[in-house]
Amino acid sequence: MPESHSPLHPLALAPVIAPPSTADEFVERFLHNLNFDRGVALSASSANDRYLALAHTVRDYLMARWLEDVRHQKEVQAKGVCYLSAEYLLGRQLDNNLLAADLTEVAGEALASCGVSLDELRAHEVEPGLGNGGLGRLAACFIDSLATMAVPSIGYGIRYEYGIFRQTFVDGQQVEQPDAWLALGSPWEFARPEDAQTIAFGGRTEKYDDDGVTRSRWVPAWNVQAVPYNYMVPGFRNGRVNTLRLWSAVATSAFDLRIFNSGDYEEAVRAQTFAENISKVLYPEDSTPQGKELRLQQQYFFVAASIHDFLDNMLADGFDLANLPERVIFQLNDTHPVIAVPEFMRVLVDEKHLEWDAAWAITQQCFAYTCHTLLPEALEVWPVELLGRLLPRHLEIIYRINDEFLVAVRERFGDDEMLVRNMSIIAEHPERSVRMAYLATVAGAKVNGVAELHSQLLRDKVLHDFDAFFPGKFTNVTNGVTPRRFLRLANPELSSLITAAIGDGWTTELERLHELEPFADDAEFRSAFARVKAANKRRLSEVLRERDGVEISDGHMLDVMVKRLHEYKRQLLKVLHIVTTYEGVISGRIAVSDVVPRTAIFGAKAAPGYAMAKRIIHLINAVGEVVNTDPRLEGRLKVVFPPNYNVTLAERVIPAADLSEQISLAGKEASGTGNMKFALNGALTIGTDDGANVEIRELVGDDNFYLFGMSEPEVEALSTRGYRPQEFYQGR
Ligand code: B1N
Repeated sequence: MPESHSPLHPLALAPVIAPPSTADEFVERFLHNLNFDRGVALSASSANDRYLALAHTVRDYLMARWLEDVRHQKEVQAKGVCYLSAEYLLGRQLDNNLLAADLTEVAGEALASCGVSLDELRAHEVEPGLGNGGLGRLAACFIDSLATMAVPSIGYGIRYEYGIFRQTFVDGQQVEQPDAWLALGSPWEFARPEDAQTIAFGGRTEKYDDDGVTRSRWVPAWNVQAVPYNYMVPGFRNGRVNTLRLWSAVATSAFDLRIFNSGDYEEAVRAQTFAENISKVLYPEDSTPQGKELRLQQQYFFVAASIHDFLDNMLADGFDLANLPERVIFQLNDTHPVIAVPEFMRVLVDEKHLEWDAAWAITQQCFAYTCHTLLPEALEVWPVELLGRLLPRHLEIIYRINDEFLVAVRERFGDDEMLVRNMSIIAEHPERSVRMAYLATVAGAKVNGVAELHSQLLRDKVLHDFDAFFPGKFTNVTNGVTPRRFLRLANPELSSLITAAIGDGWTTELERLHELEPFADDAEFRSAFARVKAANKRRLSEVLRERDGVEISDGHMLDVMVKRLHEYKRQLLKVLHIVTTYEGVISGRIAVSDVVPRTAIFGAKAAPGYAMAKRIIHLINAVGEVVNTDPRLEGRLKVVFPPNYNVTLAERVIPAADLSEQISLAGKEASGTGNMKFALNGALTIGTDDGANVEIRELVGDDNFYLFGMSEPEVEALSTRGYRPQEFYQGR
């Protein structure tokens, strides 16, 4: 609290205290929020009013801990994580927050006593889809785990006004609709306009004399305001609440005013639209960045705001910047936030006047980089022309980092020009551009891949020379998923069964699931497990009936492939399996009675510009139409493809699955995280030796994993020989 406040009332001095968690108290707060926040009586309220009032009530319970944690983190100045990610695929918040605060039962009881159904309000929440797929969901899982492990941390990202598009099918083809997730109100966020940062762009650099030293500085051309919105990130019943801080772009008043004073109203509005476009929409591309200017604006916008926010608000007064490495690690979620590196250097050198070498030594200890891909087309590069136009001073800084790095490379490896060219942060072809993965590798204290195989391939192939140059820098951190959301919340019956067997320690220590091993031969446990699976299938069938008007036939095996649509993930291969079975029955090669009753469930969005992916979606729907209606199959083979697969649907589909399809071409899927969610919910996996499948197979054993397809070295060998599919078709 600022010192200018001199409170008289004793309550104004006391810490905020969470309301007592009894059903009566909950009712009181819920009705209070409904009346005073929504301005309606219960009898006149809409479902949205009730949902918002409930969300506010849950918020109230978490608030005391949150305020305390924010204060505590600033006071203690312990080392913490700033997780920088362009995506957070959060999923619905209500249930997760109820669980973390241990309020689910109290809330259910309280609402029931008001004649309100908790389930109805749960269904009312629109999930914030601020991510594309695995990378964004991983960020959401990590901030959940950091809070649960009581690691001081703050997630920084972008508050996109429109998240990942809503997918519909028209004649079997994907049609994208805007995702106006904020339209009905967003009860989990707190706008903090007073903490806004001004973010500059464009212009030029100039040299100036600083007491006999020639320095460079940036003279930008325009700027925008970055307004933060805070979200609570509660740990699981540990009294900790961390913060997720997402930035929204607003036109600066100075910008407006200048144009407004010129009398050009239209230009003023246009300028405002231009500025606010920065946080307007999530780029709906997964694993294939398109190199658009607005995307670089987004990236710089959020990392610059985040770095300044951290330096301005999180450090103790008079903090010595030389000690930053003991205070913070900026974790870079892929290359999307890597422009933070030159920004950090710019702040230290140009604004804080540190010597270059001292600044670089700090920077190299304050950043770490997670790489999420091996696909060459997915490694971001920014044309020098574009980067220099948008961020001229940053380009200068990148050049200097590169010059000094290449001097060191020559010192170590000799004047091998080929090697130097291969390791340069600046690529010369097909156009001069900045290789963001190389910049991150040179700057980062650690570089990690996301599964054993991926980390190995990263070291052996994509960043081979860097591994030789920086021994010990490369590590593996296999991805993970939160068991709170994906088992405890998504599969309450299986959770209860597990807890009855081994206690509930697994909720925070997942390794404890090993204690279930003796139950694998326990007939009672096995039949209880089968009953849970059957119940989850019925529940999914109800959800799909309500949502899409389709049902799942009793007794069917659920064979599920849900993930972004990509050629390398091979949804096409799965469709061919269905077509083969169908053709086998129609041609009489397979007796229909031999077909195991099976429903193949797909869920997949295609990037709007990815034509082949969209054609595969069309094909799946077309195959489904034929297979589902042909009486000769006697209902034993079905294809279900609900549109708009998202976190909310994942939470229903995964617990019902029998078979998890993880069939990417070996060496292409960095990790996968869906594979883990299925395994956690007791599905068997059919999969290739790729990504984290390798580690899952080691854990679940060969009996529970149907290994399939070529290994990575076999794929490599075949592609070197030349892959000619026709030869396989003709059986040569
Ligand atoms: O990141 C996930 C992995 O489990 C997946 O295997 C991997 O494909 C995924 C550009 C990406 N890699 N790269 C992206 C997303 C958005 C974008 O604009 C690239 N996503 C992955 C978590 O490690």
